[in-house]
Amino acid sequence: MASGNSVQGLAATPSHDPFFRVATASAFTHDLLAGLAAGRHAAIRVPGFLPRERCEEVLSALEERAFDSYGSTRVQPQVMRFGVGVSDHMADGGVADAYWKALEGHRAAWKGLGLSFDPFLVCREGLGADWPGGVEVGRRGGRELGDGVAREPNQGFLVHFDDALREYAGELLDTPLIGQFAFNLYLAVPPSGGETVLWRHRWRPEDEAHRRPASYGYDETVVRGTESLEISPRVGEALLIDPRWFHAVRPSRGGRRIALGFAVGLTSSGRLLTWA
Ligand SMILES: O=C(O)CCC(=O)C(=O)O
Ligand SMILES: [Fe+2]
Repeated sequence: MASGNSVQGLAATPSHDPFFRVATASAFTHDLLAGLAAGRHAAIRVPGFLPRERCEEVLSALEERAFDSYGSTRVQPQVMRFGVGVSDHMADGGVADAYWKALEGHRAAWKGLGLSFDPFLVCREGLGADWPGGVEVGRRGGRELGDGVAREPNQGFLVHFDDALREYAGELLDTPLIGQFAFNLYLAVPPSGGETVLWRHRWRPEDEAHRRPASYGYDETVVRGTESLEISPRVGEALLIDPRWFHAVRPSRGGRRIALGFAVGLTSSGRLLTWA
């Protein structure tokens, strides 16, 4: 062991992992993204990522529209969304044909909002501003996947993790991934509740004993006693997490919680690709 290795010293205070922390910054820098992939941070917050006027423009367009519900067997309590996500179209470890058909409606619906800018493009540009090669929407079988959804988990998200490696047989995208992130941009947050919680816990086989039947989520007993951190998102803020850490969203009180979201993959050639 090299001298100066601090892990032994930490054994005396095992309650905190110094790498399980949130980095707050004015932009997604190359170093921060690399640090998130490497496990030097659990999450990156960028307050004021999207200017307030732009948040308001998207929000007021969305507020006029009816949201759909995620599949009610898998997602309970109910989560609302505007746009199409691949998680509702999984079939035999792959992607059902219905996804590609639904994406046509998704594109028409977002276009129909009549926004002065493409919010998912702006999010990709901000995320990739300092990343060599920028950020692009991922492809499967040569076809572009969905670019993002607006999600409204007013009753919260159960404790869960996201990992395309485990959710799909083989690769989801045409390029293999060596890291994954989850991106959220908050358009509306409730006056209280709506916190995002991360636990320093990654899936292990015995966790399945805590899984809710047919659900994406787990009982909170699965993370009992585990170090956690809590984030109260602000309007206009972007949050990038490593979604293999178990995470949850607390129920909202007194207002809607609406965020634009997509998954981000780091490919073996160092590209950042998104999907929803
Ligand atoms: O809305 C959030 O803060 C996190 C939602 C979530 O589970 C995810 O982005 O993977
Ligand atoms: Fe998640």
